Amino acid sequence: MEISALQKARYAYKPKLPADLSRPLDQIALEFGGATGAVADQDDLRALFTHSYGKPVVKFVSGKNDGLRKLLKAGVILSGGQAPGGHNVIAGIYDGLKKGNKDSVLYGFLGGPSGLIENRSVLITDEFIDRYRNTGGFDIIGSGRTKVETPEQFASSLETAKKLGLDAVVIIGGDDSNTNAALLAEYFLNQGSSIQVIGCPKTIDGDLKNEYIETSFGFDTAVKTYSELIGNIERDANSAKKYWHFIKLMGRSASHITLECALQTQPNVCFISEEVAAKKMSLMEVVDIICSSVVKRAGKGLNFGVVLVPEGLIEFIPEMKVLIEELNDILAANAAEFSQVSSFIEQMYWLGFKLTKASNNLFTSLPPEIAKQLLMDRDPHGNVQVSRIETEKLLMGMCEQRLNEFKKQGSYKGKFATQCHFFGYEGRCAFPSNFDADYCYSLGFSAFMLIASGLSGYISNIRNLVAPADQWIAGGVPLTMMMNMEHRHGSKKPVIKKALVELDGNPFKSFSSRRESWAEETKFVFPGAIQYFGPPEVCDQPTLSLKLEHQR
Ligand code: FBP
Repeated sequence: MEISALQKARYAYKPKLPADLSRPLDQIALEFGGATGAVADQDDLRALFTHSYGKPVVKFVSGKNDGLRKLLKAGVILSGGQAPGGHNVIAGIYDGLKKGNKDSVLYGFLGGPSGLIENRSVLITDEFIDRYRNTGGFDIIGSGRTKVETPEQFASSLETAKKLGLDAVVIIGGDDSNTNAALLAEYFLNQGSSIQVIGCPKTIDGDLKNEYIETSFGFDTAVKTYSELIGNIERDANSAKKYWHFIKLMGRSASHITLECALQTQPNVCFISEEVAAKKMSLMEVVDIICSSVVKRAGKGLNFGVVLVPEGLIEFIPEMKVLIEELNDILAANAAEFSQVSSFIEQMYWLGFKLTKASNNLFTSLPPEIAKQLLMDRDPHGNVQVSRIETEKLLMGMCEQRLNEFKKQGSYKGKFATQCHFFGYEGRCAFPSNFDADYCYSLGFSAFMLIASGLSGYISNIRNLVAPADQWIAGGVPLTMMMNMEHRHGSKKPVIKKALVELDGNPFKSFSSRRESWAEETKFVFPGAIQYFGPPEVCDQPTLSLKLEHQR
């Protein structure tokens, strides 16, 4: 395989570990906190997770420990969407296992959770892992979105783990995948098995976070990659002065990615879905916010600009939310019947009898392409695939219509030429930033520590992330602590609570206090590309969101 000069240089990069994980293993002790609860619905969760609920938070500290040198066999799964740094999590687990005992073994399950269910795995060796150190992507073993939910899937997961003689399974994933990890951990214990299950917080979306998980891995690299691209577009817009750029950004429901990119690049308009929902804004109000900036800037002769749109926005506009929820229920309840309705016109007609009047009016008023996108298959966890809905084009088209009305009324004389972009997949497999390379390796090493300590139902965590890496604090948090009960597919299910943007949090406040001037003036900032080699103030900085969150 031919490799680039950067890849070669990154192979040699030595990820930084917290000082407490860098000691010889017999000098790393465990410090336990008190019993834990859950974020909500404690009674339901205690009843569902009889073996794994309420365990203490654990921290790795300096101290004597003779128990970490066991011969261990573990399996690792990459689950869900790609996120930069996944390879380093595996490297961290692998190096930890080998440091504990050179005969310990790590298997990589192929293609996500289905690799465990169907017993497809590869043995990870020195030579194999060395080809993936500090690189982006999940291509080392692949990923998948299979939800472990049927009794047969649980049983065959246990069967595979037993066949391979595993002591532990590590699931690297987002909220849904770590929910899988919690359920598997409980199931294994319930079956009398000692096979442990450990989670690791992955997702570029940044929505798997709480007091103990300061950020999910991959967010740092993804936002820096998108911010570079947005900055480049801003510079182009400011050079050519002829286009309004509509940029949709990945992130599923939460707007953390969009918020961080806005803080880094200072676009003219940026929506935060959580605010749109809180203010109950209609689609037309969203359009009017953009048009107001276009009109004001045109008045100054500035017929160009940049608009950031989070991909989940569509689901947060109240009337759209109702429509999408109705569609979800109708399509789930009538899947077989709907699959027989072939043309879009017939689908519209069929839905006309099932949707409420208001939702049907909205649905039929949407541009056909957008309406079709709302009908596309849901993912295995029941989520609408927002990455496939062209919200940026919907808004752009509606703005065009609105501005034409203004022109007719004589209140606007500018030009409105547009370009649309979607930045999503571009950021998910980038070479991990130094932050993500270090953070992921530490998460992996910490996962090994949890395994070697005999714990199950925990997620690996690293805290104090705004400090230099040697001051980071490593440990584990019970997965049930992050759970609540939510309505999914028509019934209440235990799930890890998604962390949405907090409107009273520092990142949002910093953005909202400055956005008015960005809307009228040109205050673009050009962050440039991620730097991998150079001074720490250029190469090792965490995101602005993380820094602002720490200023509590
Ligand atoms: P995860 O929650 O699995 O990390 O997925 C992140 C994500 O990139 C979302 O931002 C996006 O909406 C989705 O995956 C796209 O999914 P797919 O890769 O299946 O197109």
